[in-house]
Amino acid sequence: MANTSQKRILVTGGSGLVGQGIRTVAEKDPRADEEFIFLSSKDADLTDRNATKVAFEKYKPTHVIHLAAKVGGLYGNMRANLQFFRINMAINENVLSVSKELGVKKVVSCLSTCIFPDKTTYPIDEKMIHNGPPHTSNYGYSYAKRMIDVMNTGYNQQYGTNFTAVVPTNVFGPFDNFNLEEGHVLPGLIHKVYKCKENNTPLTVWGTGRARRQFIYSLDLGRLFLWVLREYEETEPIILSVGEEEEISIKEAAELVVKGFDFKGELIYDTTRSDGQYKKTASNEKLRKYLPEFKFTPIDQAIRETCQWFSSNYETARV
Ligand code: NAP
Ligand code: GFB
Repeated sequence: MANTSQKRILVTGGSGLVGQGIRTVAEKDPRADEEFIFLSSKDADLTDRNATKVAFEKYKPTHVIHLAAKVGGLYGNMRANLQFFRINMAINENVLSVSKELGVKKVVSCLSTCIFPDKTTYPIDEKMIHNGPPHTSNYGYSYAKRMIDVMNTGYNQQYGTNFTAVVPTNVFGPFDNFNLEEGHVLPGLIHKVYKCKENNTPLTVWGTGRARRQFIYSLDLGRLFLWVLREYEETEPIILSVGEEEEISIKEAAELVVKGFDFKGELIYDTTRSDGQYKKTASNEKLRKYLPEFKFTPIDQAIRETCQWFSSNYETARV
């Protein structure tokens, strides 16, 4: 008789920053009743419904962690809002409709705190997702992500599925996208400082450095994702983030990267580049109600570990 508690967990977008964070944590603490399959776009282009169905029929998942997406930093989004909308709408529609069709027991999708309304009160909480337009720099990505929450509600109400979502703040860690124009701020600064040390040149931080962000380490997010998969039973999304008191300025983030590389050079601020959204301060009160004792890795340690990872993997990293 098939062991019904056995979980076969398909991780879409499993080759990226967040996917590798989950893989590292799952491999460090394996469970006998869990088998993971980490997909990349080479396994199946999830904008193609037929390719999506073929991959799902091949692996027959009981559970899905849905990470696959067109992802980018401020400047990548500003250049291609329409592509971010259309590609992510297609991927999310295909993954959720095929999951319903093939009777997947649980799907945990991944939103982002940048999808919340730009004009809002702080701290932001889970109930505010649809309370007004997102920031103009990433409306394409944000609306496509909001539609996951709409589809989860619809599928659960009409078909009794168990589709939910998490909402991380800015993520960083090993296997990130370190491309300067497409990537996020921390991998961008880590790549830049690595090069500045090599060439003995000043570090240029884009923008004024005054914008503020909360950063979560991919390995901490990996642990929280596994907790959500195993224990979290609500349809309403849950913010996965350090506390609002851990929010730092981009200037402070740059100084932590400088410290991580022991860089002695000059810092320059290129204020011709946009700051994007000033802040998106998120509350992790709901998470703390569930996990009051959860320990996040101190950010200076996490940034130093990521600097070391980048130095050791520069030849194969995404740059
Ligand atoms: P990432 O490193 O860029 O990884 C993206 C993943 O999606 C890769 O595995 C990629 O496969 C896959 N993918 C992209 N297009 C695909 C397609 N058409 N078909 C199939 N797979 C495709 O991104 P990430 O930072 O890990 O993001 C993972 C999730 O976290 C996303 O849903 C993102 O919105 C969310 N998130 C990220 C952040 C952040 O700060 N990074 C913050 C909040 C939420 P290949 O490796 O083959 O390209
Ligand atoms: O991570 P980031 O690109 O995106 O951060 P967002 C942008 C902030 O960092 C801006 C400053 O205030 C930039 O001025 N910054 C300074 C830099 N130096 C650099 C650099 O070298 N590279 C980059 N990229 N920024 C994204 C959303 O917003 O957040 C995405 O657009 C996604 O959709 C992501 O949700 C999590 O935090 O502004």
